[in-house]
Amino acid sequence: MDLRQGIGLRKLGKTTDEFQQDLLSNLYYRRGTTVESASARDAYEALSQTVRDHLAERRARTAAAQFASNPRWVYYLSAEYLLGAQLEQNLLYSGTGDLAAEAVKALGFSLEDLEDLDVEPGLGNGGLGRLAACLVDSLATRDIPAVGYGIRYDLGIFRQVITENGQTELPDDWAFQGNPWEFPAPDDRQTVGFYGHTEPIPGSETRKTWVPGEIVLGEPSHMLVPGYGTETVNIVRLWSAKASEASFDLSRFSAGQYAEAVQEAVRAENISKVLYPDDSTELGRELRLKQQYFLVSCSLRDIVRRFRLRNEGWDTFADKTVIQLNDTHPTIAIPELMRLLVDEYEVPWEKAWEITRKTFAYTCHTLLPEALETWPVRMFEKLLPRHLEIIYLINMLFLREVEARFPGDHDRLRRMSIIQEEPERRVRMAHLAVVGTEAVNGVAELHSKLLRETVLDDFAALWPAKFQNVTNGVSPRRFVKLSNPRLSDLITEGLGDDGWLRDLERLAGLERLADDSSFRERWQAIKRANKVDLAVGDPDSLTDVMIKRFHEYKRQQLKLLHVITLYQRIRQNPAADWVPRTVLFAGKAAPAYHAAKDIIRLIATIAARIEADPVVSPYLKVVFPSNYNVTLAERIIPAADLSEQISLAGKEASGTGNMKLALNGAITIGTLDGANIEIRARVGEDNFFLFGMDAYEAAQARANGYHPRHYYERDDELRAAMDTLISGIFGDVGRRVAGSLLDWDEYLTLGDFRSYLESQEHVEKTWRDTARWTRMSILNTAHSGFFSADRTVADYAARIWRVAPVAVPRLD
Ligand code: CBF
Repeated sequence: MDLRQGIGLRKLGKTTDEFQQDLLSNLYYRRGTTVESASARDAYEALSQTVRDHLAERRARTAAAQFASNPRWVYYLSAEYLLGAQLEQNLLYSGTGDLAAEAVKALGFSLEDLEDLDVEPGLGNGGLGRLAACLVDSLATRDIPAVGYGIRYDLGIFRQVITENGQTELPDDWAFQGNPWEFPAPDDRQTVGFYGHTEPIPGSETRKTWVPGEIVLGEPSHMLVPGYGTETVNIVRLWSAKASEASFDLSRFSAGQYAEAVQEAVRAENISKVLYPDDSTELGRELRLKQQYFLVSCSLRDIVRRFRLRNEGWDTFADKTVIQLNDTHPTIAIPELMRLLVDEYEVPWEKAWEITRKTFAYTCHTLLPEALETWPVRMFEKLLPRHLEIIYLINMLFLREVEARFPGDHDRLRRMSIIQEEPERRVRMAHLAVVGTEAVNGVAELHSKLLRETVLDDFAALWPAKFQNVTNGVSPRRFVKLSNPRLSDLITEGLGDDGWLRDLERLAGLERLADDSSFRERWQAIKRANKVDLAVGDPDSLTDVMIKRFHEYKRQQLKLLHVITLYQRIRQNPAADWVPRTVLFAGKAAPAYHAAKDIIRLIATIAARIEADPVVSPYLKVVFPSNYNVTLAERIIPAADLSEQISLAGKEASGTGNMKLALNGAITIGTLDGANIEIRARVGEDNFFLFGMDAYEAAQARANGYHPRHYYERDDELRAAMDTLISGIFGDVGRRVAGSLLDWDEYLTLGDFRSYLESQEHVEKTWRDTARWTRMSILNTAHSGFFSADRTVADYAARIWRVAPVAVPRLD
């Protein structure tokens, strides 16, 4: 029996009876309960384990096939993963949905009841974390050998409660009841050092010994990441911080000093306690840097362990390994790999540097200068003394290279240095990431262009070939098939089969159906039914959604000025023929970002005011469901008519919500920002509501001395909306928001106001023509095929990673 090929595995139940048997085994043997006394949770756990077994069997075959082919592995390092709920996805990806529905029915439960118990792991904050989840899904779907590495935060992104007072944050103990999707792997535990000092190694100029002052253990567990329509099951490996045995002080405990006895252990375990600890204090900032190094150190040791299983020489390391840095958070991986190679494995510095540069690639996800991470040198010196020495050496050699290319250009050296000197010495992580990698990419065409032209222009001048674009994408399985089953069925019927789920460009076949009135009616009926399910407003109203993190550059405040203007227009002329609208906001603001929290509070206040107004409320409703997460997005997106993508041009790197909404037939109102540009180019100018300055006009406006008051003074409706805020009828928060817009308006909200309003009028005119609107909606879906994460992964694979798929043989 060839165990390595997984041939020794028991065949899993493929009929209802067999599946039922497996479910009962799990109920009896793993849950230790009986059919008579099984609770919904027992049934959920037993079902999850049964489904998981199906995937685990595929995982065993995947591991065998991948090991046998000795491929170049993709290792994706990300501080965030927003994986979404697992049960529904895994039922779909294992093809066990129907079997499961029957089996749980016999136990007296419905699948929906059990799906409600499935808590999504909120291990991320926004677009970057969800992108990571879409990419690992597509890596598996494309049969690419890959491991995603991350942190298993005990508390994920906070749970948000919205009241009239705005946002309240509560802890998200997502795994409080356990997590049936996770496999602990304590044998692969790693040891991570912090603090301490370095000592020279006699006879070596580059090698050093690092003597850490604190040791923390990293314990991995993994979640399975199945591919869709294929056998491959990859993994995401998540690290938890554990105190070493030595950190428990038994003598203090015996002396009754219980808190003191565990304080070191608590400090160690705090590393994976929360996602993005508050960084308004020095300790909080240090904890974030500790998290980053913890992720990197555990993951690199694991990657090296896997490489060394084969006893190949270091010369082949980069041929077998590509490590993608998801933004700058894992950038310390560059000096860490150098440290491992030079200090621990005695690889000469030059060789180690060649290997390192060929191994890493870096994705930048921002254009906001303040989002490009830097860390104080003194913090590095204290926490990671050896890494700082390595960074200094990397920087010295790098600056020599720059000097050789641009002799005497001291200003350039200062700008490009990995170390910022003024006003405080800091390590520039994005510079380190560019210097230490083979490829750097932005996440939409405009973003990549602006990176080359502005934020990273000096680096692009030095290494033009290093800079690439890979436009983001999203999973059509999660964001159409699972979240919008009605539309998914109609698309499958319209196209003749469901091949589009693996080849999304096939949606183009819907174009011919856009002119078929009966198809349009069915399309429209589905949108309506999805709105009924969402149950936030009149399903016949225009459902206008703005769902994304709260940030001033995204300009939720612009949407709010539109709402206030509509409110005033309706009040002035209640008898006019208004288009009823439900405006839905959802999203979280970082707990310490007060301006964004003010905007949330203002929305909540205005929503309540409108609701209580009998003149306006029949036509306008503002809703703000709490706790935006993947699960909520999956409910809102299918019901959206209008997708608000109204950031100031040149600020949103890409956006992925824009793609999900267009894919589900929402029509975008947006600026020429991020991936909006590519969406518009594909769906067609007539099927997109454009407004506002483009990125170059916006930069010009700022450079020429932008004056928000100029717009306020010249536009009566804008002034009226602002004056309402200033009057204080919406409280101090209204005054604060208006004040910041009038005094500075960093993101040119007032400058784009009139253009936005005009575009919204165009929206309403179009909405009145249902056939036209529905046609546009169908064409949005039909031409969104490019925005599949499968295409994104294929781009990375071909142009950056240079990796090939490895097919996993079927069992039968
Ligand atoms: O690339 C994925 C997303 O990343 C962000 O969310 C980020 O965290 N930097 C950007 O803001 C988005 O534009 C981008 O789509």
